[in-house]
Amino acid sequence: MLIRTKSDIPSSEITPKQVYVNRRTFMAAAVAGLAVAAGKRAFGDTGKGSTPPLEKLATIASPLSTPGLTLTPYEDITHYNNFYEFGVNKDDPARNAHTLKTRPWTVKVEGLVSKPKTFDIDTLLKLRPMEERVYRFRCVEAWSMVIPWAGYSLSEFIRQCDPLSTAKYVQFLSDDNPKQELLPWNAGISWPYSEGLRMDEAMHPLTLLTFGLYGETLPNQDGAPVRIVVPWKYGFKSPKSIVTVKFVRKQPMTTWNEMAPNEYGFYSNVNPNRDHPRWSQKRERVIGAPIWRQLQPTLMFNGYGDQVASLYAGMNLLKYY
Ligand SMILES: Nc1nc2c(c(=O)[nH]1)N[C@H]1C(S)=C(S)[C@@H](COP(=O)(O)O)O[C@H]1N2
Ligand SMILES: [Mo]
Repeated sequence: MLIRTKSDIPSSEITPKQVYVNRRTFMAAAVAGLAVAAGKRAFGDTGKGSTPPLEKLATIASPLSTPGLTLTPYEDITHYNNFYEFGVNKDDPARNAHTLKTRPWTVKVEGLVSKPKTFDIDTLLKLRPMEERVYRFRCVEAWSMVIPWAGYSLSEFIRQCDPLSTAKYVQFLSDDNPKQELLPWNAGISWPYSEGLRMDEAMHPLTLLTFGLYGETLPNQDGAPVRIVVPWKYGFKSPKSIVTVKFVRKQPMTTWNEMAPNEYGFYSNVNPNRDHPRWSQKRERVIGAPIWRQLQPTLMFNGYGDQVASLYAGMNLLKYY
C-alpha cells in the first residue's frame, strides 16, 4: 500500500519531514481514494529514453576532499534516500527511481546570461576532470553520511554559462516527469523541486556539480545523471536530477522554504545552535556507523566553517537560517 496511516508505520521509520508530508497526504488520499491506482500508473513507463547501466568514472583525488573520515557504506547511500518524487519513505527511491530516464538528458541554462544555452549531459561529463570529493553530508532530519562524490566545482560550469553581473542568485529545477503528477503525496509539494543559492555560494569551490559516487555514475535514487552538493548546508539544498539552471536577480522560490518557511530557511547552513522548531540540531545519527559512534555532535557549517564562514560575515545566522 502506498498510503499508510501513521499507526501502520513503526515509529522508528517516521522521520520528521515524512510526518509533515504524510499529514497532507492523508487529507488528499481521503478525498481521492485512488491513491494506489494512481501510484502504479505514476511509476509505469515514463516515455521515450533510457536508463543506462552505471559506468565507472575516472576520478582524480581532490585537495578539497575532507580527510580522515570513515565512508558510509554504498548500500546505505543508495537505499536510505530522500527523493520525494519517488516516494516519501527512505527505501522508496531505490525501488521506484528506475522509471527515471536519464538519456537523453540536457541541462538548460536560462535567465540572466549573455546567451541561453543547453548542455548535453555527455558534454557536461567531459567539461572538466572528474574529481573525487569526500564530504560530510548532513540532512535536516538530523542524520548524516560521509559520501565519496565524483564531480567538479559548480563554478567551472557557471563560467561556461556567462552569467550577467545582474545575476545575484542561481536557481536549480529538478526533472518534472508529468506522469508523476498523479502521485498521491504530491498534495504537499509542487514539482519541479526547486532550490537556489546566492551567487557567491554557488561559485564557492566546495559547491560540487555531482555526477557520481564511489567512482561510478549516480544511481537514479541519488539524483542521476547530475545533481548539486553543498557540503556546509542541509541536504535538501542539493537538488537531484537537474534539468534547468536559471540565473536571477532576486532570491528564488525554493520547495521546502515555500512549504514551511519557519522550518526551512533559504540559507539552511548546518547550524547546531539553531534548533529546528520541532527538534534539536545539536546532534546527528551517523547512518551505517557502528552503534558506539552513531550519535555525533553536529558541527557548525557541517565542519566547513574555515572555508565558508566568511561568506556570511556580519549576517545574523539565527535570523537567516
Ligand atoms: N529533486 C529532489 N532533490 C532532492 C530531494 C528531493 O526530494 N527531490 N531531497 C533532498 C533531501 S531532503 C536530501 S537529504 C538529499 C538526499 O540525497 P541522497 O538521497 O542522495 O542522500 O537530496 C535532496 N535533493
Ligand atoms: Mo534532507
